[in-house]
Amino acid sequence: MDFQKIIEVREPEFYLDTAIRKSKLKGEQISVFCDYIKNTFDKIVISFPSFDNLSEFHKELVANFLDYDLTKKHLGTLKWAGQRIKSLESQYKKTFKEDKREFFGRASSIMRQVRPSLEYLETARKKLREFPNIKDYYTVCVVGFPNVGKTTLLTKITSSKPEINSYAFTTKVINIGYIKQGLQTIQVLDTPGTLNRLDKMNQIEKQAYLALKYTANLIVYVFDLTEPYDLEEQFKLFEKLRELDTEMIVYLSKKDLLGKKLDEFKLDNTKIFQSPKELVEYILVKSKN
Ligand SMILES: Nc1nc2c(ncn2[C@@H]2O[C@H](COP(=O)(O)OP(=O)(O)O)[C@@H](O)[C@H]2O)c(=O)[nH]1
Ligand SMILES: [Mg+2]
Repeated sequence: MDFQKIIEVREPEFYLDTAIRKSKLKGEQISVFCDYIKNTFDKIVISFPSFDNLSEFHKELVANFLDYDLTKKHLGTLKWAGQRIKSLESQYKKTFKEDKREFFGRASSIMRQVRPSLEYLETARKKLREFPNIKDYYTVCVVGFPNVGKTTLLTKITSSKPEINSYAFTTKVINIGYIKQGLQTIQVLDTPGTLNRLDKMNQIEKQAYLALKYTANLIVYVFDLTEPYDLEEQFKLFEKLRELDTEMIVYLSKKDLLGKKLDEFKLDNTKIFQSPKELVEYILVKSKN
């Protein structure tokens, strides 16, 4: 679902003014006025995702950020308004010259009634626009404490160029990269956050958590043995993630700073990688199974 493609929703005056201007250009035709409003509203309604057909992940995402039923109700109101305007057209077509004032009065009144819906839908659009554009590919989630090197790893194993920051808590988006080989595409998500309680998470952490829960086929947990966070804390998160029941492998970052020390790090029943290249090879094999 591409949430970035929803059409901007304006205020009633904008649509009225535009409709009047367009109809004047065509000798003040009532049909031009009515068609413009109906078609514009229809286009807005269609540009919103059809919520019932969303994937489980996107449904959950929408439900966490929007009032689903209210959004549907306002979309219904917009659709209704377009139809009402069109029915005014058939009513006033023959007498438009004489009854122009009355027609515009009634059209304006319908537009006033949809103001709250237009406002609500624009707010909804702005929220939906911020959702990550996660696709339906085999998905790898890179997880770990802030500053451990998640985003850096993403740039090493995919072709994406996200922002790298040398300080914590700066991740404002879920970075997405792709590994492509032949016809196959693997999606890699840089999912920030430390799995606080859901009500304590910020917007990005929530999105990351839901992506992890619903879309991850494989989790890459990044351990940073230079310890920007205590190893103990890093272990706690690692253990928490095991509860998700998704295969998890480990990447040890900052090899250049730590050298051979990394070889001493062992975990039961978990594959450990130090080289991005070997990590990619493993991901490619897994994604084919
Ligand atoms: N020396 C070294 N620095 C690294 C490595 N990976 C990440 N960093 C640095 O660690 C900091 C945090 O990295 P970043 O990828 O943004 O971590 P994130 O918060 O987990 O996404 C940045 O200053 C990076 O340049 C690495 O392998 N070696
Ligand atoms: Mg990052």
